[in-house]
Amino acid sequence: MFELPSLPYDYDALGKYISKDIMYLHHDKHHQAYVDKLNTALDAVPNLNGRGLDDLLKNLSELPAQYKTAIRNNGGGHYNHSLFWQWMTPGGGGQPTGEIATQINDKYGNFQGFVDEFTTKALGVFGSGWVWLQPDMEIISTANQDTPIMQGLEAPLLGLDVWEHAYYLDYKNKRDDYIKAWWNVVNWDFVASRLG
Ligand code: MN3
Repeated sequence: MFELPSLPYDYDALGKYISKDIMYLHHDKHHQAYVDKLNTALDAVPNLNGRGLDDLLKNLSELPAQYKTAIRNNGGGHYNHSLFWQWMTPGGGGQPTGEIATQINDKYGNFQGFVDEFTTKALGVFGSGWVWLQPDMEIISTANQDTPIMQGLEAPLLGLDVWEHAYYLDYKNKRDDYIKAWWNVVNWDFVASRLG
């Protein structure tokens, strides 16, 4: 059985950038629903008992057709959101330092070049999805709750949820304002820790 991880900070910790109401709804309702529906789907397939989340998501094609979509959507939702809470932190933002900064600057010229490219990609996601910084410094997007490891890619260093449920209460339809605010809470220490 998969479980909802606790938020690593209080619901109101991200202050003016992402409200307590959004954090509560997003974590306690949306993420909880992914966990519950994932568990329901897995309950129906006894031979998947004990399989780890990464293992399931990397091998979707082997899953029974009847449950594949539920495991893809809800397993992806659980995977993505479990990381997303950690990619934010009160007092975050600013610029990364060390190896991650070097690699970003090598690829995008400077930090602003990276922010611009990532933001453009995030604004370009049609409907619901995510934007990712991959360990090879490529920026990619996925639809719905798809996640890079489903596509045979490495686990992302950083990801941004651009589903409307992530910002609508605070920013209505203004995804660009949400993205601009989000840069102020990015947890670069956690991003750097994933570079390995
Ligand atoms: Mn979400």
